[in-house]
Amino acid sequence: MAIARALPLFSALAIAACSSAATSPDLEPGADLAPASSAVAAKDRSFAPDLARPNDLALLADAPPPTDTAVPTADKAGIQWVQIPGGAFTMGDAFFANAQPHRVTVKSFRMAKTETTNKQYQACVDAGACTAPLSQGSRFSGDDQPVVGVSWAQAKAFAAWVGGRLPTEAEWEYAARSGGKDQKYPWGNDSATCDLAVIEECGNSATMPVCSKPAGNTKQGLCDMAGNAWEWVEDWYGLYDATPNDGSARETAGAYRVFRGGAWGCVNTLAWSSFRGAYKPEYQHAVLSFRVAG
Ligand SMILES: [Ca+2]
Repeated sequence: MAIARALPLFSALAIAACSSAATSPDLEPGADLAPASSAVAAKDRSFAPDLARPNDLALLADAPPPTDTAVPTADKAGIQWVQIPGGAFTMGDAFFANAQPHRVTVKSFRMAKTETTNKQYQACVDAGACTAPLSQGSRFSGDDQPVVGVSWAQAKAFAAWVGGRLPTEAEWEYAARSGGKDQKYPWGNDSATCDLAVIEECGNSATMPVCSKPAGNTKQGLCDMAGNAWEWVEDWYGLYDATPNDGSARETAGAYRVFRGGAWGCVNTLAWSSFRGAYKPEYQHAVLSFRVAG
């Protein structure tokens, strides 16, 4: 079965990379990241015996239907849209067993320049259209840091509030590759460094304000498509052999929703544009945020 085949590789990579950050002794006293992670890990093992290790970043939930309506609240929320011209590209990388290369064509779309910030998300909460994130502590709470501790359904609610939607997995990767280029990162094939991305190697104990590493932006100007916080996308998780090749989302229901792009607590390999993380949609964690598309 697709997920059973794919998850072990995903688990080994994501866990090795991110669990050290989740349990790092230099986290602030009282931080609830480690307990949350442990709780999730225990739940996972009972939910999915294939997941041999804790802290898989992988997930579901009832979500409102996608919406493509116009965007009166996007401006109010401070969304900066970047137009992404469509095209055909090779999605995936043979390095990852669950991301085998295949051709996909993506229509033109627009994507938020940044991960959704705390300030933007709070505006939705204040409007009564979003529920509060699961607090990850004060070091994550700056106005311009990405909102974390949000489930996939919470991400969907915010996207709907601004008149947008979550990007599909194909759109996300196409955008991260600076318009579908054959390269590992938004900037090319040079490994991620702290000049380019907010990743574990930088030694941070939290996210940074969005767009802190402009040298790592995509050619179209998207910030933090590698690192800072993982980003939920629309798709259910599964191998690509059952995924549409027209840029639309995989809608065959499963147990996990996909997230992309690496994070402050995860090693640079996980910030490859092709790397796929997935978790149960209700998962809320200090490495997990989202951005909107439209
Ligand atoms: Ca990111």
